[in-house]
Amino acid sequence: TLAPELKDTGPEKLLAPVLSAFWDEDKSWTLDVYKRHEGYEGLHKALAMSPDDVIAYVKESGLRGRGGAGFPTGMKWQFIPQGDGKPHYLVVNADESEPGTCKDIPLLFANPHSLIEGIVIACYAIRSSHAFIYLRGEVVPVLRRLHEAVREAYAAGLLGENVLGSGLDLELTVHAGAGAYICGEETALLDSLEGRRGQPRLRPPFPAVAGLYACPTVVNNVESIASVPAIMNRGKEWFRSMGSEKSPGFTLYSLSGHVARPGQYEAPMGITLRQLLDMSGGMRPGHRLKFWTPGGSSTPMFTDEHLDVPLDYEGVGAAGSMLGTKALQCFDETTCVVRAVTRWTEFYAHESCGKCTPCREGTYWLVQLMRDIEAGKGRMSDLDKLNDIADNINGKAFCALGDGAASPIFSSLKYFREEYEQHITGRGCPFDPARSTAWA
Ligand code: L3W
Repeated sequence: TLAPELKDTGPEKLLAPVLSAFWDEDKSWTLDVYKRHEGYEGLHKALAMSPDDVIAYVKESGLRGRGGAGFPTGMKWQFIPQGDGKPHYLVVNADESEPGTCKDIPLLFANPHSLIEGIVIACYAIRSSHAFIYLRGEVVPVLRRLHEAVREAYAAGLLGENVLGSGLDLELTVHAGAGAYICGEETALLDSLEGRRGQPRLRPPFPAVAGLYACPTVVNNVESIASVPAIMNRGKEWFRSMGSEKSPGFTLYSLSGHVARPGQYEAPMGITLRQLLDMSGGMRPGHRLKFWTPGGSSTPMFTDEHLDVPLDYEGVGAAGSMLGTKALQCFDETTCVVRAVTRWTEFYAHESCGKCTPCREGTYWLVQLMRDIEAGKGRMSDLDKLNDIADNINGKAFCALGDGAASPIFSSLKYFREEYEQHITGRGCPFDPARSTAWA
């Protein structure tokens, strides 16, 4: 699915800085700097169109949700019933916390106006007069910067009553969460925003039908909404000229772990980890790739055999993983897989909201088994038990958190069963903990 013209392209030509184009500039987060870089031009173009035409335009651009699931953004907007007499809401999911996922927070820190402009366009399209940004509460510097950007936008008439004389009245509320991974699940986020304990709701009804305060609500990821202004300004054909047929456009890839130059790399959808490693100087000197995740720890891990899998929803999907959040955590040969999976499993057990039994109980038992194996106290029968417990969580939990917890168990057993067995037969970890940084 990789676009033919990308196949033999050199690494430098693959970079497509749009959202990250001026992150290094002095005061990049201010309205002045944003305006110098096409800021709010997409909004002017959107306001000259009818709301329905804006929805159709975003749909035709092919933009897919950047929060993990890849659901078509325009289609989600189209689900909002019109003429129903109810308030409509836009809620931006900025509760980034998937292990390895680190794109929305830097984007908000360096370029908050791209999100605000995208919010105004989206609210005009779905006919909403109140939007919310649900931000991970721990990132106080980002919260401050976001508040300041919102204040600037109000002062410039880009938010508030009669935005730029268009007749659109729009309030934007920034809400800081209290640090629970589950609140990144869209319905738990809505419960939390309403003032309740964040726990997932049964779907359907989807938020598009009954979301915030039981009213039609679009819940979109930060990067999805922030990508809209450039699409409106530069055109859907420009957007479609990048990426693959079913996963077009540019996106932020977050490279972390044992790579020479970790960071955010903005490039077309459908490129490969090999190409990304070329751009980022490869693995740290003297080391080789052992395993990696395409999109945070919830996506099944890959190995060095998968370096040429296109990073789009079709390529990664066909190879047996999910693209997820495009958080590429790369681990070299010094990393103990069992230890890395134990840490992730502890995270899921800690963050399980406790609402459903498969996730609450299953993640607890996974942690017990993983810790035993890691400490050299495991038995061979534990490996089938691990698979069995993960199998009883996967697809049977109330929300995607359960599937996410099962996924590193399945994939590590699939690719690295021998390493588990070494821990059991050797009665301990074959790696020298002092040399491995996976759990530092
Ligand atoms: C109306 C229908 N709306 C689906 C909407 C739905 C949602 C979106 C995607 O999980 C994944 C998960 C994590 N009518 C609809 C409809 N929708 N059918 O479309 O829905 P879904 O169920 O495919 O996914 P999800 O529950 O939103 C998201 C994975 O992302 N993930 C986690 C990432 C974590 C972060 C973070 O920390 N920021 O993003 C990583 O891979 O496992 O599979 O809006 O309402 N018929």
